[in-house]
Amino acid sequence: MTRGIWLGALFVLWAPVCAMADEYEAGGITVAHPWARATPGGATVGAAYAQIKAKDGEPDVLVAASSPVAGRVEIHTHSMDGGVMKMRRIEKLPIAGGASAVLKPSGDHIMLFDLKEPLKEGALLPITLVFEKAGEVKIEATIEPPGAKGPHGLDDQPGDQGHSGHDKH
Ligand SMILES: [Cu+2]
Repeated sequence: MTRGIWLGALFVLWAPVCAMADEYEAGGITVAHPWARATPGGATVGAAYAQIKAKDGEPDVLVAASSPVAGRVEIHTHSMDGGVMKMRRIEKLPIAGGASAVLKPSGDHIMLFDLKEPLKEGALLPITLVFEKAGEVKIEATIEPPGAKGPHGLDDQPGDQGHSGHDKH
């Protein structure tokens, strides 16, 4: 029973976050808490983050992304190259059934190039994510302050608790 109580406590702890959750569902995919960092005036690149969940038994693959405010949008990851963290483009981001892909600063992210306007704090950034099975999922990322580490003033991306598959609420 201890485990049940513990998971119950987790649920209560996370309830306030989930209550203000911005979640988008299509097919077996749920995109939760999408956000981006505000960009300074002249910047033409930006990055967006989110938790992407796939239903049990319904693995999917993120294959593309686009936004009306960006000329080009890519899926990026970070990797070590000769001791230096570098980001590079990836063609696909697989999401295992019943698990989450957590896109966050210094990890996998959605990269926006040729921004037509700066990303303004407090505004919403429309992005279309394209999945192999779920198809197009239109989301709106909240634009947080330039140094933000997570959405809604949080200091991490929700869902990044090292227990993917347990956070099914
Ligand atoms: Cu990048």
